[in-house]
Amino acid sequence: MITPSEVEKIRAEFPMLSTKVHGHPLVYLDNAATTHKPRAVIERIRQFESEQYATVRRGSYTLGEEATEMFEGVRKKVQVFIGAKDHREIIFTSGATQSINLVANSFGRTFIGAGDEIVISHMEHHANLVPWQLLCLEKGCVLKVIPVSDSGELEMEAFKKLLGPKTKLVAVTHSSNVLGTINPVKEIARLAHAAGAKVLVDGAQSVPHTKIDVQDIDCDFLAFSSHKMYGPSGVGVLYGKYAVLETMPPYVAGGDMINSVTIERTTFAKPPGRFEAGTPPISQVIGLGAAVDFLTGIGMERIFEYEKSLLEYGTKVLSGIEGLRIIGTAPHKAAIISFWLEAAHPHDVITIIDREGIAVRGGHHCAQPVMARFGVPATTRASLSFYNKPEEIDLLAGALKKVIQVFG
Ligand code: C6P
Repeated sequence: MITPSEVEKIRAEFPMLSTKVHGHPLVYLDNAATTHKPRAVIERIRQFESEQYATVRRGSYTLGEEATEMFEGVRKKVQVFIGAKDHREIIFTSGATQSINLVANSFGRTFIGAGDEIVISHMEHHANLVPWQLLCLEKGCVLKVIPVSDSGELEMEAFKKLLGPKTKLVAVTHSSNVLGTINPVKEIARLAHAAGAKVLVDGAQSVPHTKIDVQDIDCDFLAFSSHKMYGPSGVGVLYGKYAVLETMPPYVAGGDMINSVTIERTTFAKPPGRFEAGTPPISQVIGLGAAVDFLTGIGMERIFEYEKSLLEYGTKVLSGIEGLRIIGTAPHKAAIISFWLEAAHPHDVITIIDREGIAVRGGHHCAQPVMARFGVPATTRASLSFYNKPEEIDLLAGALKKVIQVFG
């Protein structure tokens, strides 16, 4: 377990955490939106850009070859980090959103047709909902939705009934960005595969917080973003089983995704190159590699345990506040606490507590269907990281009590 003194040492690695907002030390509790960057990531990008920078997979000169080696080295780091079998299963994208759109536009438009069914859940982020709606509009396929219980868990019996011979894909989030619920994706993959469907897991909220093993989960695809895992923005990953990726056509076309091009005809590169058209986000990938090293250095199991203890503390403290209703009370949760205050709308809450340097998110969190499911237009959300301390939760609770006093 990460100790309090270790947390202080970790915090010292994040320059943003010693900044002030409105004269108060920053209390950053919006880690589900994006995370701050440790010096190791900032410094690695600085070093790469000032001493090693060159384009990748194009030049034959020394700098280009060395940059390519570092870039491809990150692919291998990510492979190990998520337990993939082969580094060619790692595709660099611009983020989780683009990763899911890649699957919808390549796999979806090729293998899902009129009358076929895609199963998602009622707790999906719009990034794992709207691409499938667009596909259904274009192809005439049908979206089926796994219901969510009052505690915020997937109703697995209902899920089983949704599966059938027409199910081509099950696309679910590993961990909800609103409810925090950690879904049983291994069991979901087993059931989906038994029905002959492929499985996409949205790992945007799980990869930064728990040990992931894609071979154990047995998902066909996993999507996630670097900026939520202490790496730079502008880069993300799509993992795909190689045998599945090989069957998929390109989504974006251009340089570097081809084998040969004539005016008449193009043959395409094998994955992952086939899906990485254009100059990739070179420095960002290098920074992602440093983020993976940083997380591995702390240990994902330890991160999960510490964040779990913070969640338990936060849940206890916040649920003691009168007029505060926590939305998402599943027993198996990531460190996300969404709540509704009777006294004030989330937008007022965040504006007021921001004056005390506390950063939490208020809104629908790009997950409007789950808001509707719980009968609220928005929530206030505190999302925690291994660099947060119980004292910061106390500060949040104190600020919320003041909001209640003002509005009550
Ligand atoms: N959720 C939040 O504050 P991008 O924007 O591509 O990096 O990630 C999209 C995404 C996909 N799935 C889930 C479960 C997510 O939580 C997110 C991003 C942020 O909750 C921004 S809306």
